[in-house]
Amino acid sequence: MKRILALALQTLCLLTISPFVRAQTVKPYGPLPSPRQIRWENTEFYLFTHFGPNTFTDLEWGKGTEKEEIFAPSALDCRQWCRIAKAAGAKGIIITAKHHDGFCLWPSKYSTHTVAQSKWRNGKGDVVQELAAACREYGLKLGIYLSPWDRNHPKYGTAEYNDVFVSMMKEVVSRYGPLFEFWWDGANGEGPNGRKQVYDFNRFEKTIRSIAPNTAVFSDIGPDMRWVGNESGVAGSTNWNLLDTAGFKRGAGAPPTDTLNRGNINGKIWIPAECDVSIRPGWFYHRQEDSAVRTPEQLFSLYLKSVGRGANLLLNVPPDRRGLFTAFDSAALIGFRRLRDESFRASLAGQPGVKISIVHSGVPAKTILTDANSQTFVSLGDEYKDRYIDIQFPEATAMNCILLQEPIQMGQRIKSFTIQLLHEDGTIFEIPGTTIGHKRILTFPRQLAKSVSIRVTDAKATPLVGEVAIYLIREDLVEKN
Ligand code: FUL
Repeated sequence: MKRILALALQTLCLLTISPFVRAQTVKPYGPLPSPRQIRWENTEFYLFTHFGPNTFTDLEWGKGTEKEEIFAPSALDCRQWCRIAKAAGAKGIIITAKHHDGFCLWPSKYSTHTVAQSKWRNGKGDVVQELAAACREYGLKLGIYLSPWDRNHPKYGTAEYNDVFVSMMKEVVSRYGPLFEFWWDGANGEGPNGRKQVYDFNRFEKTIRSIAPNTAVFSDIGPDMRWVGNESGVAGSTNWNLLDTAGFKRGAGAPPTDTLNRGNINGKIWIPAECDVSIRPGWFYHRQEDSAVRTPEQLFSLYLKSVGRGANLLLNVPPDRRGLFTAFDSAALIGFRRLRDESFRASLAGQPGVKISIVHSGVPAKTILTDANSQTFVSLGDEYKDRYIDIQFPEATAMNCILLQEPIQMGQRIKSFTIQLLHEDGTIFEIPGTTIGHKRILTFPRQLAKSVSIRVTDAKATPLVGEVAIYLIREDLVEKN
């Protein structure tokens, strides 16, 4: 009911601001995102942090037999993580509260393999608590990764372990919530007794929905977000927010990775992609990887291939044995932020003197398309093949990057589009594209253009465009799309 009211209100707003929309009755089309998913898509970029016994043993997958006292950060400071995350422009942090080795970074009542059994802070420490407090202080959102696979828990491999997992979820939600995201890893290996667990995901899903209805839940196939099919941070250049999950499971039974990468054009459920990738080769800290931290330019390239392809970027930054982000990671993150700031400071399309209209409809569209709000939109109408967004510059202008957004609350509609840049001598430079979704960023070799036209060449329903921005970014940051 609330959702219907919100939509009605939104439509009313659009009617008042867009004369072109008034002429049309635009209804939402196909599977739609929930408000929880819209909030999540707007979060765009946030950090992942892998921390635990592996940090001290140099492993990526702990065995679950590590002694608790191995967890001994010498100078843990979650405020330092948050300060750097904030400076990097990340909107939140997701922490591995429990990885496959089963060690809990909070003093769980449901395990004897936790910070409480370690000597760190005399067994009185709680990493998740410290991070939750630091996130609040710095205005960051908190998310929790909880591995269902547990190589330590004595109940793993029995039905009772599902009770343990449910209890742990309740424990972390009630102690550290609200959480913006909950992360279920699909990995499912053997536990200490050599048995694999049959995860009761139906129950996990019901539990999380009832205790944290505003928390977006990630797994290979949702319910809210899907895995992008690789750990290199790259979404498909065609990327549908839709997925068919019937008959598929998490982990080994998940859809093929290329399906996860691109989504299903006619998928029945709205499940957008999240790109999880590490700033280093490994997920956990390894000293020998200090020299292999991705550069700001490489991170910018990942940003274009994740956020710029309508997915979210979950960038892992692992604290070291002190319990701090290293200077290498921090410098890369700040450099990455600087590149985004410099690149996307001011859209050339919003400059005074630039005219934006929908050709053959006579509608001025500049305010709506440059208001930094993708929820307000213009419609190209059902005759969209004869119409286009026309951007006229007062003089030839250098550009090499165009950003487009669809108002996703109305469904994902556009199947393909073409952007044409008109040079002063009348020649045209053409940029073809497929999906847009929440955000699409296209880069191309620098052009000096008098005008830009954006044509939708194919759509599932009346195409709607929420935002257009044009930039001149550093030439070496330009990617092939
Ligand atoms: C995988 C895990 O096995 C890795 O250790 C890491 O946590 C990654 C994000 O997910 O499934």
